[in-house]
Amino acid sequence: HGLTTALPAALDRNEFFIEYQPLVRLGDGSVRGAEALVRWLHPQHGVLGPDRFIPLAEHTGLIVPLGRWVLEQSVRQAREWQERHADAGPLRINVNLSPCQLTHPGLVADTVDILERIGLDPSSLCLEVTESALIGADDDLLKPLRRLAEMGVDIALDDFGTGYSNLANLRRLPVSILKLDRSFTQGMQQFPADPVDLKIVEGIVTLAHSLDLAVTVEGVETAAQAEQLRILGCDTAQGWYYARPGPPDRLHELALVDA
Ligand code: G
Ligand code: G
Ligand code: MN
Ligand code: NA
Repeated sequence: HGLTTALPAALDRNEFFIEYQPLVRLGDGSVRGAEALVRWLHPQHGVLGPDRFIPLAEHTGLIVPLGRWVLEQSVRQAREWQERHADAGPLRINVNLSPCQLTHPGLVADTVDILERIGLDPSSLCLEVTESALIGADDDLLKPLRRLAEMGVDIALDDFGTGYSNLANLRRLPVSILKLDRSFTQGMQQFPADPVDLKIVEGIVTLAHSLDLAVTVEGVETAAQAEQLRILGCDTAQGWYYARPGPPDRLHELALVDA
């Protein structure tokens, strides 16, 4: 609980920072953007990952101001990337939303305010929401996401396939991207991959595309995984094979190499 009580001061003291992990188009290997992943540089414990403090921030409500800070920093960063790489096509930013942020009444207004103030097109922002956060979601919970989607913000269903995936439920949700959980990618470490794993991913991709959803795969660690996922029709990939989460300038380097 020492971490819990230190959280509010940590935000004031600017102890949080963001690493960015590139998202790559499987078709041609070009950089499409990056996911923002928050870290805490704790004065005693060093760098703490989000699994150490996001649950505490959710429990205390600090996740709302922290999430707003992450969104603002990330949108600023995307804007900077776009200015420096006008030729590479607009680099996009993915930001994770916790369930508490979804139920907070300021979500839409805060997001609009940040995008307008910084001057980033809504279509350059993707908000990631976990499947479990939306399970059994009623219309009140979906309304703010729907508003954001209507403005052009992409909504991605994160960790897809780990929850009680009610596939029929997908039609109701204002999502445009499925992020296939890392566990599916792990099944493709051999070449050729396990035939059952191939069939499952193939089925998900077919269903997603027939519903006009794009598919992003997480946890790609080898060229063999990337190739098989590309053949299966996945659109975008993320993982250590391309890059680990890192400082924002690393994306400049990657995008420049591809341009
Ligand atoms: O790479 P990493 O260990 O940082 O990510 C661990 C988890 O933390 C991921 O599932 C990711 O969704 C979550 N996470 C990372 N940054 C944020 C954030 O800014 N807000 C929320 N709510 N979750 C985040
Ligand atoms: O939002 P999400 O839970 O998907 O956050 C991504 C998490 O997965 C982060 O903890 C990130 O560090 C981790 N990660 C990203 N790429 C890879 C990868 O290629 N392999 C593994 N094992 N983990 C990864
Ligand atoms: Mn995510
Ligand atoms: Na995930």
